[in-house]
Amino acid sequence: MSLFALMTMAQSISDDTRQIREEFQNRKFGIFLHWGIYSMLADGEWVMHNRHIDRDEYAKLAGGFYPSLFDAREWTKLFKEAGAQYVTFTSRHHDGFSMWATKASPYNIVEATPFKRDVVGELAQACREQELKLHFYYSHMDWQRLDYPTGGCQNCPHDPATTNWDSYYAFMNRQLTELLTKYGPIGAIWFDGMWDHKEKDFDWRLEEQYALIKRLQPKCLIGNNHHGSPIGLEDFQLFEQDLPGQNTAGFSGEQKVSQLPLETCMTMNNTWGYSITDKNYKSGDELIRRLVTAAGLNANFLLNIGPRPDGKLPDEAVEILKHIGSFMKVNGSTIYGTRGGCVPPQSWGVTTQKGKTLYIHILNKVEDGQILLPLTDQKLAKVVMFADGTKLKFKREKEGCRIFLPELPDTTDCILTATLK
Ligand code: FHN
Repeated sequence: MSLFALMTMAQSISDDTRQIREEFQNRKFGIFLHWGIYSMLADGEWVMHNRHIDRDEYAKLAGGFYPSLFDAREWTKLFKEAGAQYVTFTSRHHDGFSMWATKASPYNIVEATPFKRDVVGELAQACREQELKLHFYYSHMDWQRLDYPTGGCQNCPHDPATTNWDSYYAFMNRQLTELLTKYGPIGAIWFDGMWDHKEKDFDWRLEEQYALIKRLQPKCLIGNNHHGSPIGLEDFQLFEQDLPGQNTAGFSGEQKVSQLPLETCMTMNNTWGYSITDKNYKSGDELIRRLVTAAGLNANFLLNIGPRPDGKLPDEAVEILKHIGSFMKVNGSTIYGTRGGCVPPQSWGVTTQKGKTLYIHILNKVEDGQILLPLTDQKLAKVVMFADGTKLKFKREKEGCRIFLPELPDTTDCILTATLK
């Protein structure tokens, strides 16, 4: 099927699809987890590739992986307290190690490690208890399997003699079938790694794979971090380390912001997988601002944590989650279930909107005690401080509506609630 046909298929969607996409958009905030045997080397999830580690030597790490302090319930309780509504877990990253009891390969947490526990199963159960949706990250690229036809990532070279695309493709679909039949309802499959093959004629046979996912779980969303505009049955568009419309990290390429639900994923420090030396954490306030800005740009915010090899979350991550949680507890209603507001981002901040209610998030310093909402078609009926309901004065002008602010409290996000006429 041509790219064109795939794109055309994306135009017509059923009411059910519309509904699950909207529910996803309403959730707004998720936790991304990059966890695998690479955490033992404590140098990020690309360590096998970056240090040119031989595949057989790397595989021996599994024999020592025993995250004795892992407690899925403790993790999910914290995620819930932080205000997250879903969790995206690396079921299998580029190193090819599977974090569940897959029958498709012995290279998995139950068969290859002394830990022998199905981490995916435990997480699925804990997510259900906390009513968090579970999404699975799944790598299209594999540095370990000999049947994977290596593309651009040449540090783990594969012998062309053993390459067998049909066998690799069948393996992936078998694994996806397990993930979608053994662990209850799954919110989304989050693909990554397709960019390993830049050749235009490399056929990932996505349409068949996506159809398989929809057949097994019609309510499972599909997202693909291929760094391009969405194709085929994809339900949401991904942005890595950038908000929609930006490309500071270089992953957004030529992609245009689509009409699909949007999701920005971001690290707390600089690394996805656990790194013992990367202490370059953004502050909790900074991450709150990014979450709110994402909401103002109509996007979900997927915040990453790289758990330690002992199964604990890094202390810094725990502190940050608690900080975000105290913000979301008080202000979550201005974010959950909203869409990007009718006022586009301004120098002072962003807006989110639910029906006729416009939430004005002042994230940056306002110099002269007033802000202008460039609203020409719509009028305001009322503006109050979200925190205590204090009424604010405003005036209609040619360029929009000017709101006069009191002395603003020194908060991360000062929120006003405006009612549109
Ligand atoms: O290579 C991966 C990387 O390890 C990480 O998983 C991120 C998450 O968005 N995605 C890839 C790079 O695009």
